[in-house]
Amino acid sequence: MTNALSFNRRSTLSLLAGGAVAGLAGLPAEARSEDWAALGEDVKSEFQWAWRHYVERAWGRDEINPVSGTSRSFFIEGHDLGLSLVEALDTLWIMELDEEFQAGVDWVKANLDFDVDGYAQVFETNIRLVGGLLSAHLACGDPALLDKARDLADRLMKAFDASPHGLPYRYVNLKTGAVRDPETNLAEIGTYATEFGVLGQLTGDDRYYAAAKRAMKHALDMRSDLGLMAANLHAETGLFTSRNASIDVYADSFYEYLWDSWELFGDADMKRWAGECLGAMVAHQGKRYDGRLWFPMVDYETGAVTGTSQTVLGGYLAGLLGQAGMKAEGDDFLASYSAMQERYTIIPESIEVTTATPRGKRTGLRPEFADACLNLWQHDRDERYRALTAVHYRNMKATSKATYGYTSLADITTRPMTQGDNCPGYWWSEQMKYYFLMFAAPKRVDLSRLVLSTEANVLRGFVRD
Ligand code: IFL
Repeated sequence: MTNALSFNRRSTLSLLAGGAVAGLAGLPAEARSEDWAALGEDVKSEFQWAWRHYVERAWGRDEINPVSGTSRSFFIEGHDLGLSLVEALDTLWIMELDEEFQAGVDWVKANLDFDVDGYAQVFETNIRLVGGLLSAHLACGDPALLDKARDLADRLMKAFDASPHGLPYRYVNLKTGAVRDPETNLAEIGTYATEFGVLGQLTGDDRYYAAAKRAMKHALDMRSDLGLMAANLHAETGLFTSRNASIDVYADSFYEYLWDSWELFGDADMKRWAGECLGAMVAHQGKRYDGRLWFPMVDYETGAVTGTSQTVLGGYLAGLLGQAGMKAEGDDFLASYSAMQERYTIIPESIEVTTATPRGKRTGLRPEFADACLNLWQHDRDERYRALTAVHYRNMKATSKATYGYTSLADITTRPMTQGDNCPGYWWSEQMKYYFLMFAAPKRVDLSRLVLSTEANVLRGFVRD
């Protein structure tokens, strides 16, 4: 039965308690006696095992297909850029897998060349490769890694420069600087500030952060009276191309980077914008269906619901709300995903929120639930977040472990679940790092200072030996 309930920010807290407590209450008995250090060691040994298969079967390739033992390109077909390797570097370093880390750094220095005559997706290239190189540089201090990050960012900057509004095109030719695909979205124009800001700090060049912030401000200046933005816009006209406000894919990391820019750089504009945007989301997008809090798409000017799906990726918002001082709302939203985890073992890629049922069968080995748990756990170290994350980890092991690594799933409705044949690059950077940070208390990270990018690259918080 559908029971949508719109609420404003002030009425939220009184509505929240039920959902939040119901979802997180009752620490499972296993969690009370959990040997967290042993679980952390288990995560490390799974990571090392998967890494060995990547080295043997897909070294330097973008992604391993862990069922068949083959590999695939991610950015440019036929021209791999060592995606999984770069994504893995800071995780290897945190896990003190130093030989593996150094072998990866040596490969980057000897082989990674961005002078490629091919189109790369600007957003993905930034969060995965620029971010991966920067965090590896921050880990070990090797200046060659910073040089590579800067070279790549300079190529991506062409996508910003080509737009009259400073809104990056979706694709840029890494060699020629030619651009294509002006029809873009908030995530793809607004997920640069943390990587570009850190790059600016390390190189003394503030052009990068200025470009990132200008693109975000362009969209923020077009907010409606409700304080919402539509998720889609055009790099040439500078105008929105849809009416749908979304917290989800196509928008998600835009909001993360507002908050992260405040945390990393103390940028007060970004903090104000984060508070305003999150407040508008809670007031105008938060709806209840059968008592559960979801954030479906709404018309950005009227607030009318325009779509009732939510993806597993939307889970990041639970953590972000907690980071930005709306912990009760964050807990409440996390409880909706926890209920899905409990019911379906693996949270469906897309959820019909009116019935809390899956809208498809495949899933992409997604990290966002663990991401949210980490962000909320960092706030108050409540053991319930670790318990939920331990379930997430064990369910992944039970369903997604294949012969040569961990894989996406083709069908979560069969028993056993049907495996796909791909390990996305983010697996090496995201969930395995989240699990390890929460379970193992690694000595190379100061959790109180930790800031992760949307791809979980460490941008602050390393403790160098
Ligand atoms: O690349 C990942 C990153 O977290 C992101 N979007 C989706 C991916 C993981 O699901 O910003």
